[in-house]
Amino acid sequence: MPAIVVVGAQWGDEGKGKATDTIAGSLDYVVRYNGGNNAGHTIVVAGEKYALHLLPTGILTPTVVPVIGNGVVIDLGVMFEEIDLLEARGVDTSRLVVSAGAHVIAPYHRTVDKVTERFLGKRRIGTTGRGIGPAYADKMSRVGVRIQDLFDEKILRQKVEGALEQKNNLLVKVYNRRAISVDEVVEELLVHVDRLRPLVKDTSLLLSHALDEGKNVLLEGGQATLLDVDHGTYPFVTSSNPTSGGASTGSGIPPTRIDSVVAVVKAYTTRVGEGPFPTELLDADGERLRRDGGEFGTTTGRPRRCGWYDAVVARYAARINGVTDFVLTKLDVLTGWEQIPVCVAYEIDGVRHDEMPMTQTDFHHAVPVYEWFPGWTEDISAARTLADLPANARAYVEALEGMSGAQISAIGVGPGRDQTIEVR
Ligand code: 2SA
Ligand code: GDP
Ligand code: MG
Repeated sequence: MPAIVVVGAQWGDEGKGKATDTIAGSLDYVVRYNGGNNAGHTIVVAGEKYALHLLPTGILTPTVVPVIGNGVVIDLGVMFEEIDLLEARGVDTSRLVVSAGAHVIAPYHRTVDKVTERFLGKRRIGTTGRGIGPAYADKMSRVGVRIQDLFDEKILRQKVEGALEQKNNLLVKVYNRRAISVDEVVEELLVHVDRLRPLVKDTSLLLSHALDEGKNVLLEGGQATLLDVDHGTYPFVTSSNPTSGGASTGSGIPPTRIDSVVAVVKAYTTRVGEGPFPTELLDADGERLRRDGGEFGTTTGRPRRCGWYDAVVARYAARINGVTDFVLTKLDVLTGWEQIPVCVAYEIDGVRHDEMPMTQTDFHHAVPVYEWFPGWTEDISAARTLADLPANARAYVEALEGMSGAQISAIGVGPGRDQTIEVR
């Protein structure tokens, strides 16, 4: 292997958690490199359902060391809550390692996230309200609090004071909210320090040694390509880099040590939150996909917007991430459609575009150009080889592979660990 990146190819919730969990048995480390508890990865093991938000998927596999990398933003209360919930269900979480360089989501980040969204009104992003954007904003403005700052109360106080200076002005004068006190925040953060201390390591060094020893490391992306702050549908994006480039900066593993990039792509498309989505179905067909696919946010429970497969988006994801393989998920959800449309290009102001348009304005005006593929009615959830699939399902997969810019190596036919067809 040894270092492999798993990213989302669309707008998230492609089934990255399941894809990672399926191969976790052959891994030594699973590293989260971006985002925070805005992620929602649902994994089904032996009929038991686990929803992970902040912890790496590797936490469910006893032979894997799960790592929270420097590129992640951590809400400590949420992290320990998630750990406690898993422990209560018999999952051993003691192997978890946390980067000293990761940033902390403080209570004021959650407040600012919610207040800003309310203030934006119709221009809101539809965030998860977890404080992700404000925590990354502080990181970039160099007023963030890092995990290592928690171990020196004097430094912590200085950092929190610095972070609150401007925020309190804004909260009181613009948003008409009460000021947040430094003492309150410091006290809340210090509650976690003793429990946190043994988990904290220099994770880039740890991972560098692991790769030297020939260990297998998987870098697990949260969110997805079109939610990337640089390459996504800005401003309707998250505030980190879920794309494969972010795997390097968010873990300290250099690009030259990454061997392959696996993009997880759903057999149709979903999006949660605001922003453009050319193949979105606002009718009964969209409802049907949502119902059949169980498309509701793993973190917030919000109904996900649903639409057809968009090959322009997949090709873009292949290019931006340097995708070596696609894992196609949720093919089973498409069972029962007479015909399945696939978007092969866009028409924008009368002109055909085979690639993602350069500007956001054009993307807002993109009208899908569809090709129709014949559907199938057979239940495919027990298929384990390509030959088990009905001819039309195989033809659909082959067509997607042909137009999406990389080979399809595995196909998901259900949420269970074993419900996967290994193609190559
Ligand atoms: P944020 O909270 O600042 O990251 O929100 C910014 C945008 O990013 C979207 N976003 C997501 N989209 C899909 N899935 C995500 N995780 C959860 C899930 C979402 C949920 O697995 O279902 O439960 O609602 C995720 N996280 C962030 C978000 O919708 C905004 O459009
Ligand atoms: P992630 O954020 O990319 O990890 O995806 P989520 O976990 O938020 O959403 C994907 C959902 O689809 C989860 O409920 C998974 O259990 C489920 N899932 C994953 N792969 C498949 C598949 O091939 N078929 C079906 N029916 N469900 C799947
Ligand atoms: Mg998710």
